Amino acid sequence: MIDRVLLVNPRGVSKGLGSNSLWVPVGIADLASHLQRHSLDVKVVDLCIGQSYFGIRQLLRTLRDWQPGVIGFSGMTPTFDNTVKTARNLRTAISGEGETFGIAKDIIGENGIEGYSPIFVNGGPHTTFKTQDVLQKHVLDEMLFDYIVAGEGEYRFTKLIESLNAGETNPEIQGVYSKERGLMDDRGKYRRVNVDDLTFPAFDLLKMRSYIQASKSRIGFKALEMVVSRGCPYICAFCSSTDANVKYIPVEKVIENIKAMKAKYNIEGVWFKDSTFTTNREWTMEFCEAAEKLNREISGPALKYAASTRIDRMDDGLFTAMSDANFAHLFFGIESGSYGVLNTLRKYSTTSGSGSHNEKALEAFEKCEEHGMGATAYFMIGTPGERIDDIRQSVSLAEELKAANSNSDIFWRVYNPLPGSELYTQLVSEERIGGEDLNLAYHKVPQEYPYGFDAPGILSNPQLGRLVKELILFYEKGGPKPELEKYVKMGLTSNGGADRTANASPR
Ligand code: B12
Ligand code: SF4
Repeated sequence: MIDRVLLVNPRGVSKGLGSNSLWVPVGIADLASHLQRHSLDVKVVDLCIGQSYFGIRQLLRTLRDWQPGVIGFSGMTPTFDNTVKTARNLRTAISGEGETFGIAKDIIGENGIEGYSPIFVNGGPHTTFKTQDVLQKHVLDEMLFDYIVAGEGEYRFTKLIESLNAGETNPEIQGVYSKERGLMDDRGKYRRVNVDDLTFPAFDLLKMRSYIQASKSRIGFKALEMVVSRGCPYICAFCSSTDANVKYIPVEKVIENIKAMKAKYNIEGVWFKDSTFTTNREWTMEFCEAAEKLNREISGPALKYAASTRIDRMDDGLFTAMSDANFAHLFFGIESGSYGVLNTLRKYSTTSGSGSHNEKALEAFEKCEEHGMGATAYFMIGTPGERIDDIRQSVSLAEELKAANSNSDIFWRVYNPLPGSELYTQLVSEERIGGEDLNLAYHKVPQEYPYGFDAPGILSNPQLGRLVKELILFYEKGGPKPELEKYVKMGLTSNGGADRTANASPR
């Protein structure tokens, strides 16, 4: 009988430039809450917290003393290597077969845990997008995981445990795959959970004080990170979040959760981590009204808010309502200042109202300033076909945005082809990248950028790596300003001086 479930968040992406992987594992908290509601006892070990040594110790002690019937491992593509490594180490430690690693010998002993053989389950974004691959490598070949779960896990994982408890050894559940069921049709794996079934995430199972404290250095106030919607209706080619069926948790429930978290952890605000917070304008207006009311009711300083959204999902009414509700900061995926690149990325920001992408970006930063809100722009470089002149246009837009808002940040990241995104599939089919797991570049020191789209007029990988590093150092760490012209010359050299202005002008 399975009555105890342990969920493991793998170590985050490496701590190079621009990284910091201590974030609330929102999906795991939702999953845990759902399992609890089905009478299962749940624990979570987040290996992103503290030194990995401490996390592994906690994990091994939990296995030794608590012996959960199921261990569930999560993972995104960039963290999936860590997922696999952790699962392998635990298998060895529990069985006592093979080379047991040092700490495991101390805590469990060399012979493993006698009579204990938990079921290993894996789920999360990587497995959702690379289901067949994970199934082949880590279920059929390696037999590391007994089951993998694609898509949102609340219903499926719970159903899997309930079916196992009912004596079914190989339950037929959509989105759940095992050795016995093998490679199979994976249609329907994205089916969404009914948001009405989502209750309060099981934050009490997490070391919330650590996350809340970490948020203070990032956003300036002690924030609770929350995700209140599922899906995103856009089709950006670099992103794996696209799902037109966007659903929001009712405002009432969200406010109730915020009140409870304020009472428990004395949070100073909430940082919404939804893909596009303002997709549903009506919901956002309703939330702002309720948040403003809450701020009138509470004693002490008003709660602050932050959220990510798109420049074309903001308008005057929303700026005013969000500022009245005490939103302190908005994050925008600007991605590039070049239309050529924006086209490749399918990041179209001019569908509502008039004005170009760059004008809209500038307007959003100015409006934030006008309403006393800070603004952050995310830029991406190293996309297929991007030329040095495109990068120059992005840098020039970044400078304008920085000047337009006195509390602005500019973040630069290299493009990382993510499974589940259209561009990834296209690049694999064109054989411009391999189909292997790409646990790469996100936050590693950019010189390691391991592939690129080297071609005339485009910076080579080492050049690109150096430029991203310089941009991050300048915009995030107060380093010297990158000499862009130096790179322009490099771009010129690599294409022998051929036309670098193939892309349309952004204005
Ligand atoms: C909020 C968010 C973040 C937050 C918090 C992340 C976190 N720790 O959960 C922050 C900003 C920190 C973040 C960071 C990153 N993120 Co992020 N993030 C999101 C976002 C917008 C929402 C995530 C969310 O809460 N969704 C709702 C929950 C319920 O879904 P979920 O987390 O996927 O979990 C469900 C299922 O996957 C499944 N599940 C999860 N774990 C398990 C385990 C088991 C055993 C089972 C059975 C099921 C299961 O059940 C859960 C409940 O339904 C998504 C996009 C999206 N709309 O999903 C991107 C997304 C998940 N992120 C992504 C990426 C790439 C990253 C980064 C690597 C990016 C970067 N630049 O560094 C980092 C990695 C951080 C790290 N750990 O090192 C990608 C992942 C794509 C992929 N192929 O893996 C996504 C899909 C966005 C995208 N760009 O396409 N992210
Ligand atoms: S990049 Fe943002 S807007 Fe585009 S599909 Fe992804 S989450 Fe949606």
